[in-house]
Amino acid sequence: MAIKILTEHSHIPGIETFDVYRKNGGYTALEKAIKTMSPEEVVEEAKKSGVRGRGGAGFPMGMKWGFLAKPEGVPRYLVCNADESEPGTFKDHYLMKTIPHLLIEGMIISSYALGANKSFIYVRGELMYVIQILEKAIAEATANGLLGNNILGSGYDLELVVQPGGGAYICGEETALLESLEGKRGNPRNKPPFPAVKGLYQSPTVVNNVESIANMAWIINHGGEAYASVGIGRSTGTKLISASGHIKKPGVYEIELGLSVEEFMNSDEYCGGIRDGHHLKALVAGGSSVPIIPAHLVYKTANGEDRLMSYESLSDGGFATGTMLGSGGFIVFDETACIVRNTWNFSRFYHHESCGQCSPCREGTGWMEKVLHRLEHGHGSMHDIDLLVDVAKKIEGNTICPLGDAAAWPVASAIRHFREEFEWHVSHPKEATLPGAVYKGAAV
Ligand code: L3W
Ligand code: SF4
Repeated sequence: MAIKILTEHSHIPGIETFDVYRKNGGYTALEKAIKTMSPEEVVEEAKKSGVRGRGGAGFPMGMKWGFLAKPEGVPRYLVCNADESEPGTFKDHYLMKTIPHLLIEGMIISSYALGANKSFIYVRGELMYVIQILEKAIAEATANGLLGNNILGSGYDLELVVQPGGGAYICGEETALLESLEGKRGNPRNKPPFPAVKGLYQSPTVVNNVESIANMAWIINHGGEAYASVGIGRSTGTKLISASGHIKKPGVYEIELGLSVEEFMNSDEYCGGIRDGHHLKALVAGGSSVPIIPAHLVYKTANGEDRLMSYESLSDGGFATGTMLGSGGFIVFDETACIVRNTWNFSRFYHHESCGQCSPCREGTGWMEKVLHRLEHGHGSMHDIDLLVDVAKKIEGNTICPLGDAAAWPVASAIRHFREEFEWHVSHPKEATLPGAVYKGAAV
């Protein structure tokens, strides 16, 4: 049976309540950290664990904590990014609604480690019922002396605030989130300075994803080295994967990093295979922001090695042949999916969600959406396909925040791997626009 670090207890009835969570070993890590460890020792365990940011970038969490500036007399903040809005990604939602105290316990341990006395959980505003679940969990922890003043008699104080977002995808970008938390429009800031130096209210701030923080209870209970022994290479620990699309068993799965993609997709323990009578056409592995790969690159890398569920293996060969683990949003396509239509759909999303601050993203996302619309609707030309590649190139790397890249990569990779399908939309405009029509040629 595969190791479960986050979801071991998630099937237990009532685990969302304080009493059941406590009976199943909940808050023992907090007790251990606060009563027997210094904040520096907690940071050290996070570093040893090698756990990488689970929001998409995969930046080592302990290293980020190590960057936190500590000027005298200036407050520090921990902000949990729970604004999960990436298409195809719904694992933080699952964790928060199922086992909210795991996040609360992780927030208290992490705040203690960072010396923060006020911390925030910024939750996607559409998830109002999750916000209520978290607020109830915070009230229970406070009533039991685990939050508020003088936690467990240690002299350490922490106030934990849940802040609903306003419905903008861009507020999941860490600096836009901080702007929003300050009550302003959620426009990303230029980096550097990084939030670890100048974040919320210009104070040193750590922004971590829900899943990253939820790992802390296990890391403290078992030790950073034990966590690092799970997984493969620099991809330590487990990862929650949101699996959706044309598979038999969509859902949220906790996998040990290093599992083969083939096993994840086809074994009954996880996705259960492609739905009956159909076959795999393409995969987006890390939420809509990452490159799409065709079937022949899903189970094997370009070198013919087994492709693994890890940060390294999924990006093997760069964007020519790889994708990214990103936030772990597996979107699976069978042969009934039209790549042009899907690419247009993703493009519409990024155009709508662009904050408009930088021209390559503001104009480029609009341009790509329009060109893809005409290709999908039978009015495109062969030149449009190269135009899309050109616009995507001009956006990539030329914007303030990663939304520009996130808009460009799905378009560039779809054309790289499925060019024939785009060309068919130009050469067969009537056929391509029939309801449910899909290119039947082989993907290259
Ligand atoms: C201090 C330095 N801090 C880096 C920190 C930085 C941030 C973290 C990673 O983008 C990705 C994006 C989406 N001193 C530092 C430093 N940091 N150098 O490390 O930073 P970065 O810039 O690599 O990435 P990011 O801005 O966090 C996130 C991808 O995730 N993604 C998005 C998913 C979206 C969701 C959602 O809806 N919530 O999950 C999916 O793949 O494309 O590449 O904290 O401050 N020298
Ligand atoms: Fe705004 Fe797009 Fe620029 Fe990000 S890349 S700051 S979303 S315009």
